[in-house]
Amino acid sequence: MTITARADGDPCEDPCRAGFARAIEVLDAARTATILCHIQPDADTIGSGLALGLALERRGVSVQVAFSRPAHLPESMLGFPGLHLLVPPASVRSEVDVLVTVDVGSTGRLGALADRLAGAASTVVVDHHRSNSEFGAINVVDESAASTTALLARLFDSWGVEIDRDVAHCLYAGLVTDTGSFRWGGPTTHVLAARLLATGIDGDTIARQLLDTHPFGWLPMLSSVLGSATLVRSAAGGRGLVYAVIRRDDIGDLRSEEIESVVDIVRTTSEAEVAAVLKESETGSWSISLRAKTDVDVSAVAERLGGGGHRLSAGYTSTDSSEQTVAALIAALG
Ligand SMILES: [Mn+2]
Repeated sequence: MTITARADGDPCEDPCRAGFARAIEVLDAARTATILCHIQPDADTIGSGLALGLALERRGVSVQVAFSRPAHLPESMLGFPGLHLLVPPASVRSEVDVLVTVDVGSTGRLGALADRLAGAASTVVVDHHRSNSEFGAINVVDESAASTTALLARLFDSWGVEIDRDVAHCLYAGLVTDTGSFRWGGPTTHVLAARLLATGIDGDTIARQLLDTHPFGWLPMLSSVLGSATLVRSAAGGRGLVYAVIRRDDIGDLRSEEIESVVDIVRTTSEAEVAAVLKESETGSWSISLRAKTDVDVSAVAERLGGGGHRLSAGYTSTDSSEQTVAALIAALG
């Protein structure tokens, strides 16, 4: 069963209730649970995983939360409540009553942990990616949700789970990051934020640690990477593409927080509807972040190139050279 909410994101339409009900039935019956977050985890997938993990733990369920790679949690998330539930990938049990994936659009985003799906008596997919492939037995997918944590908050309300300060901290982390600090997201986003803040969490510190804290080395990296940014005015039917390339030499020992911040600067270019950042991995392949401003569906573009995401924010990987990768992107943009 899949939930597809209306475009206006009405949180209470009947298909939602039906989908929530099936998920809650399975979660209520579970004695053991695994919660999987996506590879290269962001605050939405970890915040969702830990919030759900805490809710299950309080109900007496034996819970593990994990992601496949990299080996360590991003430093900016080390203050999240519920970290005691995180286990290394090798320790994730192969047989459980229920396996829940959070903010995971496809099984490829589970990395090496995708093999754990087979050992679960039931699987629940909770996600808000447009490109979600609905790989669970129960799929709670709502692309109008501002974040997976926002969708989870609705599930908690249906389920009767109390959103206390620790759970609110985790939910807020996903909400503030996935909405670009509340620049996008409708009235329900702000209502939820107000409710979470009212539990007493420190929204200022949570946001600053996740979005506004970088080591000094970030500045020379930006100088190098942005200095070679390229504007292709003719791309995307004349609406323009701006792109920047981050090579291993630029990355040095900088964290994922510094690398992921670059696209938010590049996308502000007024002459381009679409922004792309190519990030070189340790194996030499490229991970590409795409952003659009208004009406180019970069989720569809990313899907054509083997990835996925949201309408205005998506990604994929490429094993070609950076030049070939850019050429293929321009071709896919039409
Ligand atoms: Mn998300």
